[in-house]
Amino acid sequence: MFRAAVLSLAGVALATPAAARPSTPGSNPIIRDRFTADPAPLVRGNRLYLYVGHDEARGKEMFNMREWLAYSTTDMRHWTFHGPIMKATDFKWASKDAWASQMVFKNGKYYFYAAVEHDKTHPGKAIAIAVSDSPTGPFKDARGSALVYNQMTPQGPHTWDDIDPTVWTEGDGTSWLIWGNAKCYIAKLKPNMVELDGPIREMNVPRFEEGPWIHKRKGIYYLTYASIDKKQGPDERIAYATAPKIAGPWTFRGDIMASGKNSFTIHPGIAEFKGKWYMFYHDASLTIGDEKGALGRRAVRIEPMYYNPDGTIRPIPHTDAGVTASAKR
Ligand code: FUB
Repeated sequence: MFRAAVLSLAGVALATPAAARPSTPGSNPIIRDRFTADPAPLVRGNRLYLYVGHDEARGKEMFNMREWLAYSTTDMRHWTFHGPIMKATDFKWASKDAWASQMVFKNGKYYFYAAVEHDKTHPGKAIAIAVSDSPTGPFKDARGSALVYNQMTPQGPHTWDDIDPTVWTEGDGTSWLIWGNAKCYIAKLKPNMVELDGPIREMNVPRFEEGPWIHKRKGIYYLTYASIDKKQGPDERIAYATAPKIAGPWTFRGDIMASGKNSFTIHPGIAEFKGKWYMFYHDASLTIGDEKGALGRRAVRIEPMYYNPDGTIRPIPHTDAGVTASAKR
């Protein structure tokens, strides 16, 4: 059922195992010496920074994510490793789980929003925020407490609905925090970026599972996310919706990417860099030594992203070549 679902998405093909082919710089997966997940790109001038969670699950362990790593590139093919930028436990109130994150630049500072597990004072997942003068740190906890914790969203169906933050800043400087699992939430941020400024509302988009990512192109707002449609298969795919304003109304546009090989999760991160658009995501096709890809051993990948004249996003295949493909789809 899963394979049929994957093949049914127009133009989508599964990649062959990473270990079975030589590595051209920039081909998929882009990082092969560590397992990485939840890619979050940030463009600053001539350089694209990439923040990922470090997957360290052993055997059948589900997730073991203790830290976030930073990479950067100027050509999308050669990546510089900047090391771990933070551990989940650098937030003194957090107990574990360096889950999905996004780095944003505002007010001359780098703000790192990330999902972590809160300690027993507020059981469940929470959103942390750290700040630095540099995209590679050092970072420090910007509040000394969670920006969002589980009890702030009582409408959530479980204790892990407050994950996967993405931040969008409007042309007038107003910033919005969007996040969620099973429910997609939105709240305004104060100009200081570290406090909410108003109520938490829900964004009702079909099949929403997790991993929201906001971008804007030619006046259209895009909310891209990991979606679940049990009729299509058991694993997450990437779907999106569009809107004329960040406040909506959002129009569902369907799936643009099939499930990743071996991976229940898939996590979109989108950036325009040097005039081209890219979709960052992960699957679990990488093998390192005797450790095969798995739910908690994922690998970050990138595909070029193309739009139709009406602004809709063309289906994005999983490819081995990734950004090194010579032909435009
Ligand atoms: O990597 C841990 C969690 O799995 C992330 O927060 C979700 O987006 C999913 O990828």
